[in-house]
Amino acid sequence: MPTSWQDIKRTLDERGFTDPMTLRFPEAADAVFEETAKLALYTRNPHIRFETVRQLVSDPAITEAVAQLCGSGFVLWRSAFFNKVPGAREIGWHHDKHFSDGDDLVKLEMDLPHYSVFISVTQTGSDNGMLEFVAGSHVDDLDMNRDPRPYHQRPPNEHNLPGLSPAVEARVIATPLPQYTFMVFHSAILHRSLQNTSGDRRLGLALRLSPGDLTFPEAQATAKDILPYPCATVPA
Ligand SMILES: O=C(O)CCC(=O)C(=O)O
Ligand SMILES: [Fe+2]
Repeated sequence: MPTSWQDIKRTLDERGFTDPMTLRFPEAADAVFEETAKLALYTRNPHIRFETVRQLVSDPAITEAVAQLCGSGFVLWRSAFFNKVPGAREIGWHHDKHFSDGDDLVKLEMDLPHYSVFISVTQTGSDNGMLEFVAGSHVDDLDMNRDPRPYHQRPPNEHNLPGLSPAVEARVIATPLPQYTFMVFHSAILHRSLQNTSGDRRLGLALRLSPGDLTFPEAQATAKDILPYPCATVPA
């Protein structure tokens, strides 16, 4: 039986992330994969640089999921490729609620939601950079004294946590994603991606979606980075 949007939304808000959902047009993902063979592990804002990326992020399955789960009035202010070639290192525990509103401290609460969409261009499995999430950590500090400073006010080497306590470790959920699927998560949730020990390149594309009426810190996004979502207009 198909799951209702209401059930998916409940999972997103309680656990912090959805199960994988399937893209409508997988050929857009293939086009992105072909174009990105030479990229570094991390490439910021490909939604500005690549027409193929704008096509992929406009997949109707994603725009519908965002409308149903997040609501309207969101902007895409940041995207990122995570291009994990064979041997690529783990990306440690972190969250991606890089700001709440302007320079305010980041709050773990859902009345000012920031969302991420992770698109699994290739499959993302246990041997090639699988994502793991700490269930519930988008609203719960879990006695970890998490750093509330927005990203631009933290030294870069303090973005990742050194590790998790056994109690928090017990809440970790491994999240393999089939090729051509995507998932939505609350940006404040703690997550990491594992090392790529396989022989194949693994590509993920992350989108950061936030309410468009917020103040976007200049250090994180300038006006040219920010597109209404769904992307109605495509920059020249
Ligand atoms: O794909 C990865 O390696 C990391 C993904 C991630 O951290 C994210 O999408 O926010
Ligand atoms: Fe992340």
